[in-house]
Amino acid sequence: MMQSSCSREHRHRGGLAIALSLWVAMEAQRKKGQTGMSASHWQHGPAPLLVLSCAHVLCSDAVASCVCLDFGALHSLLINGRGQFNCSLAAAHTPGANQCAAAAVNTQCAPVVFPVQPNKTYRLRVASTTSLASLNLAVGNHKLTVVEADGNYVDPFVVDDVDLYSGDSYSVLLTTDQDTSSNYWVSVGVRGRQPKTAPALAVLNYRPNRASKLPAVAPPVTPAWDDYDHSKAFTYRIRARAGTAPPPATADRRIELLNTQNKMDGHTKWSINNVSMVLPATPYLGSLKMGLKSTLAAARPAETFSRGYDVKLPPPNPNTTVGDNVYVLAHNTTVDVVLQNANALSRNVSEVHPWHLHGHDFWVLGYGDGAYRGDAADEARLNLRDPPLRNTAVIFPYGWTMLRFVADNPGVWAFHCHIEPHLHMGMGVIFAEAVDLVGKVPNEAVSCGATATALMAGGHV
Ligand SMILES: [Cu+2]
Repeated sequence: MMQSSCSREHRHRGGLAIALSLWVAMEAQRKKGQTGMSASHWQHGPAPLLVLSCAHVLCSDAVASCVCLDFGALHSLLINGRGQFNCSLAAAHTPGANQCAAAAVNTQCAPVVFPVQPNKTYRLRVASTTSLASLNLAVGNHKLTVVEADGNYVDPFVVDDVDLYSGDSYSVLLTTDQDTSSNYWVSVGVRGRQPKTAPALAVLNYRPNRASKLPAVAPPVTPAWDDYDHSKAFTYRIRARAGTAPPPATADRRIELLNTQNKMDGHTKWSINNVSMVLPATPYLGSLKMGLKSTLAAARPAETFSRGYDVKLPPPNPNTTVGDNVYVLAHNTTVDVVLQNANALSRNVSEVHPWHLHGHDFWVLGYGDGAYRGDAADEARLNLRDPPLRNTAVIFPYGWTMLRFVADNPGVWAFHCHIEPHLHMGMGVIFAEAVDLVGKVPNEAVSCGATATALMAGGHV
């Protein structure tokens, strides 16, 4: 449940202090030759945890007032807390990197080491906790088999590298079948934004080689930041594993959410159907549970956008308004959501946005380029046979993404862009679902705003 602006969950890490991060855990292994690539057959072993994040982020106080879009150059990507900032390693392997000096090498900058035995298959759990950038992970000389996404198994597929948007998590299988006399680089690069940050590096250490033995082959080069065809090719390959629950054949309701960048009082905002979400002073759940009339807008937000809206151009009227963006969902109804991307304020700019839903998994039914029309051509792009179950889904520049979920979890749930500054700039909505079925809300969760006043007056939540 979402309690005003004070709570965070799982992959929302530490606000803006950590803006680029990736967690990787290698937690399972078995011998080569048993590579059915089905994660459910895995023997789970000790789980050395690996993390990638961004250090030395410089961000101004302006973020708090949502006027800051560019947070400046991020100095380093981290893998399990380690990066190559101020380290000769980055300079040796990154053209143009000049922040490094040999004398500055220290253990904080040393790459994370993943020790592996030859001829086994490992399961790497990878999660991105970035608050801004998208990432791509590759391992030198090794293929990766994707077997799980956001906690749900997928039909296994083999790739050279894996895209990770903020909030994403995957399991990939890696078989240590390369030249055993060498170690190999693990490389993570920036995607979706012009990189100003050197790739993060880690070492896949084939035992019994020394961990300090530098790999013979250069680090893998991750795809260009704006190679969206590569991104789409990866994303479109994600299908549910056989046996995954299929979506209901039809939906009871369709909510279309047009994502635009706007201006308000000179500040840059993100808006949904031209309303920028601002979290109210009184927590949503308490307001709805206590039936308070004054804390939330009486009018519900729009469920569609104009079919005449040109997603290839900046908004013709950049002005926006703010709102609480509450959609009230009937219990156990099936809801389709169309996320529509568009041009931002500047011409020829449209960013990726990874949308994340709390409280549910959804089926990702399909993607399309350009404006969603809901016509036969769009319908033909939907996959009702084996859509993956996720809780984070990306919208590509100028494109749309369609999701389906069942409102079977009473509560008040945030649905928002997982790029943290975008959320604070208004890129989100709230799904309020069968709030009358929610049990007693702890007093501590309603001890601010109008619910606190009602509580002190003897109200019940
Ligand atoms: Cu966003």
